[in-house]
Amino acid sequence: MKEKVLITGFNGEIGSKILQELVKRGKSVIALDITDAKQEIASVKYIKDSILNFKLINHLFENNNITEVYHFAALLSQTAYKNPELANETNEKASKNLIDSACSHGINNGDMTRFFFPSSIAVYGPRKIDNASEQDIIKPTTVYGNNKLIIEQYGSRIHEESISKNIGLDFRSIRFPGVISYDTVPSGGTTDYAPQMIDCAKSNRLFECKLSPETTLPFIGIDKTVLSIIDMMNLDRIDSKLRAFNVEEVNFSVKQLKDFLLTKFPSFKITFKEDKNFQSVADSWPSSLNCSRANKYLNFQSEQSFESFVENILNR
Ligand code: AKB
Repeated sequence: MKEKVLITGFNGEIGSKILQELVKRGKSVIALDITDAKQEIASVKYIKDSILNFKLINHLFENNNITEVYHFAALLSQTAYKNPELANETNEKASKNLIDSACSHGINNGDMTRFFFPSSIAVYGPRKIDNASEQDIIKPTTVYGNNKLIIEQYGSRIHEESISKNIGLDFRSIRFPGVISYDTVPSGGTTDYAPQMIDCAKSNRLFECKLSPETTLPFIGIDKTVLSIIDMMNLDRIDSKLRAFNVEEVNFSVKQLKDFLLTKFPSFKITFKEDKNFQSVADSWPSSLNCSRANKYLNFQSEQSFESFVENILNR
């Protein structure tokens, strides 16, 4: 049977770009999301359904030779805060089910199914730290952070069991900071303040910021995000027990971004109205990440200045 790739949450900020990239690379894709495709690619099999439909997931693995999974369907931090039950169902229960199905498929195939899981800086906490390494204090304070951590650990455990037999699941994960795109403005996350502020500055709309000016968080651009996922999934093997790696291009404070945008868009207006839910989450996430492990195992490199990083987004 022809090898297939399954992408869940293909309509999201990262999923949509990964879908295009995998098609460009000649992969045969099954794309699942709860919303309709915005633009259909002829070679892709689109399915409008939920990852909570376990029957469907089962059916997909039984009837297709799925050798790679990119699992993006999830509720982001602020949406998860408002809907904790749905977050636990979607981010945790459905992710475990998908991992189990992918692993069983690998076992039946006598192979390892590659599984990509986008984790998050939300696994860190409870205090803000600088230059966080993967094993630094990991006590998330949010539902979302807990969901991400549980799946990292679940996937890593199944991976360990699989490699001893060389069949089952090959689990690979990246802990993403805030992701900034040039053509989509995400919502539902805590780091989404940055792409939203950039969008308001570009279109000369007032931006009401829910975080304090001194709040510092790490970020990565969408191009590097896509590249790091594709590169990671193309590696034959990642010889590391640690299965979740930090990546970051730049880190900056709310004020730094505001001041830079004002140099480009002098009439841009911003007001500050701190929101406890946003601020307390941002205060438990690292201000910067140590990426030395991603550099060693994934050859992840990034040497952007803050100014060129934002310029690149504005000029795309
Ligand atoms: C969020 O803010 O919820 C996400 C993330 C950092 O995981 N962007």
